[in-house]
Parts: sequence; C-alpha cells; structure tokens
Amino acid sequence: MITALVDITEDFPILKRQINGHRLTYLDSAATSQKPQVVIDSIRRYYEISNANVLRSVHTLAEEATVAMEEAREKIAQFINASSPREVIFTRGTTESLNTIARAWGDKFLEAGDEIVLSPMEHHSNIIPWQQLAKRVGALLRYIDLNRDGTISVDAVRHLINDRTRIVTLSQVSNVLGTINPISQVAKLAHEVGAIMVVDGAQSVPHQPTDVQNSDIDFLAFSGHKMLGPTGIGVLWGKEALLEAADPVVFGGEMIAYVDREDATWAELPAKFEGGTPHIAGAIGLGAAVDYLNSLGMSRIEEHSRGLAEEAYRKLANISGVTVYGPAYPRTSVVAFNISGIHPHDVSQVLDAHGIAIRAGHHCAQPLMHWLDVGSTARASFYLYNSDRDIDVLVDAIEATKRYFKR
Ligand code: C6P
Repeated sequence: MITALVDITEDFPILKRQINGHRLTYLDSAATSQKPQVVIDSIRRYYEISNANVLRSVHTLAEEATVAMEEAREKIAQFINASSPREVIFTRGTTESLNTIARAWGDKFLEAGDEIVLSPMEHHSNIIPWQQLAKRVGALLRYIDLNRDGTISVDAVRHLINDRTRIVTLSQVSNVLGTINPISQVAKLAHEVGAIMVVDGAQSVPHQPTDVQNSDIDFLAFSGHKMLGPTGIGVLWGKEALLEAADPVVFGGEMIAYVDREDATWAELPAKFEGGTPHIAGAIGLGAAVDYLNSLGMSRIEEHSRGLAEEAYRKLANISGVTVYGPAYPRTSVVAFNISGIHPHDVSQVLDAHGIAIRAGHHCAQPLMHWLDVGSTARASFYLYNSDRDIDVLVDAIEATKRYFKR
C-alpha cells in the first residue's frame, strides 16, 4: 500500500475540489505540481507585509525583501548541496536556465567542429538551445542511441564522446519515459575529454535528493513550479568557476559593476546573471517549497515517487490494449501510455469526466515520439500527494474509457 506523504486536504486546498462531480485525482504534476498552503501563504505574506524591490533601496521593506530572497537562495543552495549560494542563479525556469547556459557558456567556448552530445529523450528545452548554439558556432549535435526500453547505457555514451566533445547534456529523469539517467557516470566520461556536463533536472530535482557536488556535474537547470513552488521561478546552478568564466546574456539593471557611455563591467555572481527586477515573490515561494520538501525528506519522496510510478506501470501494462512506454524498473514519477485505437486527447477528455487530470500530447519531446513511433501519448504523473488509490481510480477509468469507445 502506498499512502500519500501528506494530509492532502489539509495542505493542498486545490485537492479538495470536485471536478465533474468527482473528487479531483491530480495526475499531472510533471506539467506542474500543486502548491501547499505554506507556499501560497509565503507569497501572500511577502506582498501583504514586505513588498519592495530588492538590492536597491535602503529602507526597511527593501531590506526585508532582500533578506527573504537571499534566504531562499541559501535554502536552495543547501537543497542541491551547492558549494555557495553565489552559484544559484534565479531564472524563470528550466527552459530559461538551459538557454542561458547555451548562450553564456556555449557561445563563448564552442567553435566550428565542436560536438554536443545529447539524447533523443530530451525535452525540447534541452534540444533547441543546443541546435541554435550549433548553428551559431558551426558545432555538431551527436545523439546517443537509446536501448529498446528507453534507457541509456553508459557504453553508448562512451562510444559517442571524443576529443571534439565540448558539452554533454542529459535530463536526469525523462518527462515521458520516467527513465532515471546515469548522470554521474556520464559526467565522468565528459570530464575525461574536457567536456562539461549539463543536467536538465526539471523532473528529477522535485523527486529525489540532489547533490551537485557528489554527482560532479557542471550545470543544473530546474523549475520551481514542478516542486511545489510558484510558476515563473527556476534555477540555473553552475560551478562557480564556470559561471565566472561565462558571459552574461541579459543586460540591464543590477547586473553591472560600473557603466559609462561606451561600456560596462559586470557585477559579482549571482547578480551578473540576474539583470532586471527578479521574481522576488517567486523566489520566496520556492524557498518555502524547499522547506516543505525538506520537512518530508527527499529520500522518502524518492521512494514514494518510484513506488507509484512502478506500480502504475505494472497495473497499466496489465490492461489489454494498453501500451506503456519506458522501462518497468527502475522508473520514477511518470507513466506514459496509449490505449489502442483511442487518441490520447480523447483519453484525457474521458478521464477528465471522471475527475482525473492527466496530460496528453507529445510532451514537448517530438524526437522521442519519433523514436517511439507514435504521434503522442497519454501520461499520468505522480507526486507526494498521490497514493495507490489514485492509480486504482486511473485503472478503473481507463477500463471505462475502453468501454465508452467500444460503444
Ligand atoms: N515539462 C511536462 O509536462 P519549464 O517549462 O521551463 O518549467 O520546464 C521545461 C522542461 C524541461 N525539461 C524537462 C525534462 C521537462 O519535463 C520540462 C517541462 C512539462 O512534461 C511541460 S512541457
């Protein structure tokens, strides 16, 4: 039996909702997670009590806002075991973080003929910035061959990496397959040829302990809204020396040391990469989300997310006419599937009539859809407020969907 890790109706007000006459079964956390009351309250408190711009004015409110944002940065640094809060850059989310790495580090250090290694299971956010970088500098993209079950073997990466490789980039967890990729081993291979290791942590940081020093990666991108925080806030973490070496990409207020009519010099980290007024309330909300996750324990959350994904895979694979994608084990947090003869959008619509929220489509992973030889899939994704009861509700509704379309 897998019970929810939290008292859902106490902590997550939205989960009390009725949808189409049923209690909401929220199975779309990979798109965005729901928010606990403490996160909602932290944002409201900031606007009600301490609203001011940060790092600029010298008055009490500005001081309170700055302290609250920098405390959040500190919490996030500890959460991922960064060696310093200076390495934690606030962005709008994973997409902006990955684009920033490609621009800030890639434009400066890549040249024609250099190679970027990535996988076909990447989200578009971890493909297109590299395509564009490759076009700008004349670099080549090299795609890792996936195993038949959608996993990556370290040997397949070893064969692809050579002394022209400058960047290796992988999602730590696939948003479609639920695959957990061997990022530390791949980072080791990357470092052997002097390449850097970039990790898309959008689907891993919410679900498992993250230790950027122990995994010895170079850059990590993740989004606050998938880990109980608000939308519009995310993190770019990088090793301090790499961030120091990279160039800023957004120019304007607060990212400078000195400006004259013709030129400017840059502020110290992290301000160098945070031009303009940041999403202060978002950062504070993400700090509150990190507190909440820590209070539950990331190892417990990891066990829970894996347990639910593995059980859902087993149960869905047992339904006749249902195809499930990715490995049976180990997997975490998401299960993508199709029901023979029924379009995933129709599946999603019928499930919604049962109060179940899933996602259907290509999941911003069209190269992976081509690899799977499908146009789209349905996808159920789980988080700490889900239980095995939600899987049973899903299984019953899939059976009902099949009956509905048979008619
Ligand atoms: N995946 C999903 O439903 P943003 O939108 O910047 O917060 O995250 C982008 C992103 C990058 N990498 C991975 C692995 C992701 O899963 C996502 C977001 C959502 O699967 C929305 S498309």
